[in-house]
Amino acid sequence: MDTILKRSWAEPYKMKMVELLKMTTRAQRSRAMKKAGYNTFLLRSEDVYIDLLTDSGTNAMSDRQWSALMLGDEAYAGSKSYYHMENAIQKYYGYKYIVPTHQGRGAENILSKVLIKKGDIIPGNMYFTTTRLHQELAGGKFVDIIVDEAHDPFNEHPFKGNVDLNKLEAVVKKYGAKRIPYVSIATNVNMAGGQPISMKNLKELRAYTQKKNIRIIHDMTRVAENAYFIQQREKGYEKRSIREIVKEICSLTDGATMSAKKDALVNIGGFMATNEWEVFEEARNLVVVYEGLHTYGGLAGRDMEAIAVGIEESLNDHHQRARVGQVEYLGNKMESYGIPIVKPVGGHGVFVDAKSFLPHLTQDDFPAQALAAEIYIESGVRTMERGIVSAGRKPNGEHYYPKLELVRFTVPRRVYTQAHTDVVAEAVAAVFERRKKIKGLRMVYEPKYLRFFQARFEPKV
Ligand code: PLI
Repeated sequence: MDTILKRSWAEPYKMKMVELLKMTTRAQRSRAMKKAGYNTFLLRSEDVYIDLLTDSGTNAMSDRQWSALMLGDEAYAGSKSYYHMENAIQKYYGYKYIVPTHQGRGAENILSKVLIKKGDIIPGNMYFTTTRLHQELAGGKFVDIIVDEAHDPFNEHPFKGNVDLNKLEAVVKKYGAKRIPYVSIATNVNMAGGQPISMKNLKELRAYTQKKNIRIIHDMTRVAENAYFIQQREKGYEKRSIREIVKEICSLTDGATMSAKKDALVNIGGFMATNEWEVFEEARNLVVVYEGLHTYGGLAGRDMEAIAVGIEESLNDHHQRARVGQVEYLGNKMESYGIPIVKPVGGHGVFVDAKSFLPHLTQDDFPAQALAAEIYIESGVRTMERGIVSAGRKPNGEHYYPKLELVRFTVPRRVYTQAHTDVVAEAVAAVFERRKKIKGLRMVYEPKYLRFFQARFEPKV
């Protein structure tokens, strides 16, 4: 019998320029972590070796994007570059009206102000930090309607981003459809571990919400990664391109907010999109208050050119295979060392389950925060807490206690090599070996909003 050799694959690009990194000692990293209040957001990036804090704005642009920068039209009004970006959004995503913003949360601010009234309810497939905060600041209340499997790190459901329609129905019964301006649907749910929603579930949701006359607003920050999972896992989509799947996802929704800093392969930018003229008109009124004129919304012309090219590149099947494939490689490597990770491995990062990594700590010891600090001290690898600190406090002042207490290893697109990912997995394995000695943290400074960015901690003794 012939031996079937497993064939490797590699990235569909090569390097043209490199950024040199500073190498540090353990003693230097211990000092840097203490100075940063045991919060990886407060480290200086020059003290970081491999930066897996976020995939947001950390992408490497292509030669085509860099040359597009030179074509930026920096006119205050009516910039050519705006029309290039608008054209790409309409062509590839299919939304009618576009409002550019400086990044995703700028779009969330405007959309929430336009659509949400005090006392409104916004059901969604798990919260995201900035999205929920803007909903709350506009007077709304977020209700989680994601499937239960999403809250279990080890459940291998292929579509942990799905909505539980029974949960949605209960919310509609309790509050009435009139108090629900929209259902908030993220493609590739960040806080669940980069988990996709299936087309089947989205279609069922669409049928239900149309009956009830409720909009679907799409957080499309990682829509192409979600489309890749649909192509790989959902019956009937094996032969469809990512470009086609993305267009179909968008067609099942009424509007969107987007952080172009992720999928769209740029370092800054975002937009709001809608198919409703009245919503667009109101958003266009507000964008001049908060972001800038409606043909730049806080962006330079060159940023909009890079987004237009980035959107197109993000929909290339080979690109997504390499992007998600690299994350999967890192997840598999960690698993081979027995490290507890969220399964299935997500689209934009590997999420380590801090509760089972550090079972001797309670959630009030901030285990994921403590683990992220240890990983940095061990290796210079920067990760991020996605647990109780990120969840913040309820409007009544109590902590939210999320079921998931995770450390996120977020992989920037087109930035690191396979050798870097090996180094990361080995570093976590080294911390895993001495896990029993890791102590919890105390929060000594807590900002009012989005505390995870600036909170400070000290080790518990
Ligand atoms: O960081 P912004 O303002 O461009 O985008 C906000 C935002 C909205 N939705 C989702 C799903 C996000 O992941 C998101 C930002 N995420 C960050 C910064 C992250 O590190 O995951």
